[in-house]
Amino acid sequence: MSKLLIVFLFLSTSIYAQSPPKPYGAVPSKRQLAWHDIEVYGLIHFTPTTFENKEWGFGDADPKTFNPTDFNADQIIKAAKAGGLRGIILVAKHHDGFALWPTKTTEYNISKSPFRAGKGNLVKEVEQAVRKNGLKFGVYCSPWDRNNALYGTDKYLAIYQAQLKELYSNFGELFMSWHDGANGGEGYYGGAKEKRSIDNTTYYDWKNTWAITRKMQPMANIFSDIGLDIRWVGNEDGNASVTSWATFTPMAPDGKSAAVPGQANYPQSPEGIRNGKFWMPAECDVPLRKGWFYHPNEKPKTPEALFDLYLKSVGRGAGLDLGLAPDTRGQLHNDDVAALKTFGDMVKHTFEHNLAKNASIKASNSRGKKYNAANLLDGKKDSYWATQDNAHKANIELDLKAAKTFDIISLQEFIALGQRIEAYTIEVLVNNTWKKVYDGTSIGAKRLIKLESPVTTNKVKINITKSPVCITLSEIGLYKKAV
Ligand code: FUL
Repeated sequence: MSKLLIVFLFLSTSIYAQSPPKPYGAVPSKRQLAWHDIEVYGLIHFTPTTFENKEWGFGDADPKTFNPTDFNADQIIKAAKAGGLRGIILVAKHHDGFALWPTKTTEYNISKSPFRAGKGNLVKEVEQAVRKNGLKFGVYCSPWDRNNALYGTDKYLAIYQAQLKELYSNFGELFMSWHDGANGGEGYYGGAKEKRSIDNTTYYDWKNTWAITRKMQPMANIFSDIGLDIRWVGNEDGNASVTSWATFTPMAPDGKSAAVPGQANYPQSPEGIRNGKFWMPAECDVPLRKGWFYHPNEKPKTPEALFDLYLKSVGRGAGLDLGLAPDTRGQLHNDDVAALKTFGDMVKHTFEHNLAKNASIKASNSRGKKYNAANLLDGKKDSYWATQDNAHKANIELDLKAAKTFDIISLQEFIALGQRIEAYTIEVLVNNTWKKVYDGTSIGAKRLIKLESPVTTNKVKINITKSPVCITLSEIGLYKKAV
């Protein structure tokens, strides 16, 4: 073989080894990747319905009912921030139809209320407090409108779309546009007080309505029960399945993939669909209290319960959307503020020290220097360990150098290249014997494994046992839950 050929072969193999793996299946868009980073955010419900002590306003409340005694957006957002929330979605209009901004589309809006003597714009106040505190902002505008006389007729869609346009034009860049699935029924409807049914497959013309979102707010993730960007997890309890795929194929009851909101294949929503057609991670929406609106007789969840929800949502590659319910003052109750703060501190203190940080690490296979196993401990989710194309199984061994005690193991795939791993086990060395502590399936954006009891060891092994293509993993962490 000529010297030239040898050099050529050497160069081409090393260049090949350094090239990134090919993406697998559906992959996240830029806006979805940004959403994954947010992890925990809040959903504020505060309308005349709060003052009626109801969950669903009928649409007949006098606008004068909306009269908070001491509204303070900063108090709400600061409490959310202390809870570790990184984004806020405001319900700008709920099913009762009352718009919290001075819209041109309906008389039923905040300018007819005593709030700031009819000069107020609550969406603006919340948006400003959100941005001042460094969080992201999003909106929820209910398609169902129990106040509007035109709801159910062919004139209503233009009104709804105009409301979206106002919200998309006046409140800066939005990280989410949230669309609930409640569709028609009994309502006030301008005094008609009747039941109005709509055909949810056509009435909101979602294709063209969401084209407005895409055009005016390209970074807004569209949430609905069927996606487009973020799918509903299928329950309001706050948890995704133990096995959780970020991919999904929304299917109408006839088995075709063109489902519309209100008719998704819900049994598959909590787990997602392996090799689904779209990257559509789940959002776990759950109120901090029992209801979405404030009711004086209810209490917030405990910080321990919230931490458990965090493990079962964010820790399963989903997002946690926590419902926040201001009281009739227009502030979060002290109990809510306290629960959020303790929960936020618990998450912060648990994950601030990666006990594997100074470990030495070796992998049974590596794609080359750029993709070596040291990337797993650099705290940067953009660098990752990858195996060669033909290595669909591999293991990583961590030498912690001294005995460490932990009860949470964190794994993160490099999801920009898709969700690849299908099975893995975790072992720890105890008395010189490897002991299996976990048998897992999906990993995805983040997998937090809570061990039943803490383990003390100086060696940990992660065996990736099944992947259809070569493996990518960006971070590994070992943590001890803070109390
Ligand atoms: C649902 C609504 O019907 C509830 O009132 C609440 O807004 C929840 C977040 O979404 O679809």
